[in-house]
Amino acid sequence: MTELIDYLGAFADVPEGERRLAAATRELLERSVMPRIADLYESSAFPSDIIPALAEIGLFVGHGPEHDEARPGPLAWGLAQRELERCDSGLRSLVSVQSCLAMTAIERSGSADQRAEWLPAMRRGVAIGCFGLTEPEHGSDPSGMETRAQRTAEGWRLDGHKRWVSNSPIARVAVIWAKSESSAATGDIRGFLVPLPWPGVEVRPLTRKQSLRVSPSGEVLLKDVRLPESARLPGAEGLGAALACLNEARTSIAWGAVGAAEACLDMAREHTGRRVQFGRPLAGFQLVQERLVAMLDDLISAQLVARRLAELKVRGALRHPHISFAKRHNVAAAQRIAARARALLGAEGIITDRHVMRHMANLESVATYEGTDEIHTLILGADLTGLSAFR
Ligand code: TGC
Repeated sequence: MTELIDYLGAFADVPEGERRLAAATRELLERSVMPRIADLYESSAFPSDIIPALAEIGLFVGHGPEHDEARPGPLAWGLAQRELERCDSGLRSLVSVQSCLAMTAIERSGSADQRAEWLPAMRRGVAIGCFGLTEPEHGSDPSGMETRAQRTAEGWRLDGHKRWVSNSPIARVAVIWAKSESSAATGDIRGFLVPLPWPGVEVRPLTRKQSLRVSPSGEVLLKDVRLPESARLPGAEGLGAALACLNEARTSIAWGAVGAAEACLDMAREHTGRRVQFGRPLAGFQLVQERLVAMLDDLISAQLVARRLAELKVRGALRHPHISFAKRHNVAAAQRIAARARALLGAEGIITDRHVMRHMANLESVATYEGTDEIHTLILGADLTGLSAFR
C-alpha cells in the first residue's frame, strides 16, 4: 500500500469505528482496481464487476435529512470518498452520483412507495441511479432548463435532453428534473423517477473523453415520455430540491480531492527520492524541496478543510456556502498538487502507469462539474457581501 501523508495529523484522532468504511474501501480498491486502473483508463472501461463489493461494504447509501443510524457519519463517509478518489475520480463519481444524488433525491423527496421500490435495490447495487439536471445549453444555470413536464390525463409527459449524466449508461433509474409546463414562467422545477429502459427514453454514452475515462457518462434524450403521477417525486418542488442533493455530492468531492492530491504527492515524493541526477536524488535539490513543500501547503489546508466540513455537519452548522468553499478550495489545491507532481516526475509523469497525469486529467472534470470554480466563487462572493453577482 502507498504511504499516506497526514503531516499535521488532520485525521490522526479519528476513532476506529469511523475509519472502518475507509479501510474496507482502500483494501477493496488496492486489491481489485489499482492493479488494472491504468488499463481501464486507457480503454475507457468501467469496472462494473466491483459494484457488488462497493454495495457490500456500504458505499451505496442516501443522505437524506432524517437521522439514520445505519448511515455512516460525515467523517466516516468523507474518509471513504478520499479512498475512492485516491484510486480514481471516476469511482468516487460513481458512488457520489448513486448515493449523494440519486438515492438522496429519493430519500429527501420520494414517497413511501418510491423509497420502498428503489432504495433497497440501490443499496444492494442491483439498481444504479443517475441524476439528469444539466442540459446541452444549461449547465451553471440549471434554472434555464428546457426539459418540460406536461400534465396529461394519466400523469405526465416529459420532453427534453439531459447531458453529462454520470452513470446513465449503466443506470436502472434516472432522476430527471423538468419544468412543469403549466408554470414554466415561474420556474416550477419538479423531479421525476424514470425507470430504465423506458419508452421514449434514449441513453447515449458519451465517448472520446480525455478525463474521467473510467466513469460511464451519457446523454439522456426524452421524447414523449409518458409517466404515471406516481413517478413524480412529491417532495421536490423548485430548484432547491436538486441543489440540496448537489450539496451532498459537492461535500464528497471536497473529500475526494484530498485522496487524489495525497496520491500525487506520494508519487512525487517516492520518485524524487529514488531518481538520481547530478550525483544525488532529485529530492536533495532545493528547487525540488521547495515544490514538495508547496504541495504540502496545499494538501494540509485541503485536509483540514475536509475535516472541518465533517465537524460542521455533525454539529448541524454546515451552510451551503461552506460546501462551496470546500469544493472550490480543495479541488484547486488538488489540481496544483497534481500539476506539480507531473512536473517532478519529468517525462515519466506523462505515462498512464505512473498515475499522476490520470489524476490531473480527472481533476479537470472535477473542477467543472457540480458547480465550476467560478460559480462557487460567486456563491461565496454573494455570501460575503450580501450581493448576488449572478443576476
Ligand atoms: P437561487 O435563486 O439562488 O436558488 C434557487 C433556490 O435554491 C436554493 N439554493 C439552495 N438550496 C440548497 N442548497 C444549495 N446549495 C442552494 N443554492 C440555492 C435557494 O435558496 C432557492 O430556494 P428558494 O426556496 O428561495 O427558491 O438560484 P439561481 O438560479 O440564482 O442559481 C443559483 C446557483 C447559480 C448558485 C445555482 O444554480 C448553482 O449552484 N449552479 C451550479 C449548478 C451546478 O452545480 N451544475 C452542475 C451539476 S453537475 C451535473 O449536472 C451533473 S449531475 C452529476 C453527474 O451526473 O456527474
